[in-house]
Amino acid sequence: MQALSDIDWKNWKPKQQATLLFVTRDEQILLIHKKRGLGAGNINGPGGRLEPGETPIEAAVREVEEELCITPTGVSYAGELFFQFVDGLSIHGIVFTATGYEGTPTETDEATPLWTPLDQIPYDRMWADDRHWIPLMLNQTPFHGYFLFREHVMLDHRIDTRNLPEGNGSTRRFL
Ligand code: 8DG
Repeated sequence: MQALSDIDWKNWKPKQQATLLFVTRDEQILLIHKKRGLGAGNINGPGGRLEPGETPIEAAVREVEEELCITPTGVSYAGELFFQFVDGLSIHGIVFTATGYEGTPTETDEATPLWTPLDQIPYDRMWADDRHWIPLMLNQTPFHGYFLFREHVMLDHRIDTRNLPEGNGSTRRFL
């Protein structure tokens, strides 16, 4: 498996479902320095895997509460990420944005909050795919991103922004 075209996307079933949620406010985005889990040591948005019975938005809000001690508000669907790793791991990531929050972003065992100006996002310390879709998210363009990884190395990528099943992002499927 070396390219996205080697994957049968029609019958693709993710082994894990995960969320990411990005709060933006005053031309800044709330990132985290991740202290443990997949991608520890790197910069990311808060997020994690779904627990049994949770909807994606419930999981996204819970992860932000757990990682940063804030409750995001004005949450909406932004796009989706489809990760295949050559070792067999596969993750469907659902991305949300939020326009505000209640509480004070606070360091936890899992993460340190990092307010970052929108034009200074540290892509070189983030997952290799992020530079391809975060600009779309900030531009409110719904996206589907497909990525093939060998560990942390991105082998192939494709981003779709047209003719998505969710159309203009008004999807209810994940809420
Ligand atoms: P939990 O599931 O144990 O509650 O939380 P966790 O320990 O923090 O989960 P995790 O293994 O860190 O979950 C992976 C998180 O990383 C999840 O939010 C999805 C996210 N993630 C990937 N790949 C990529 C990627 O390429 N880019 C970005 N921005 N996030 C990614 O798994």
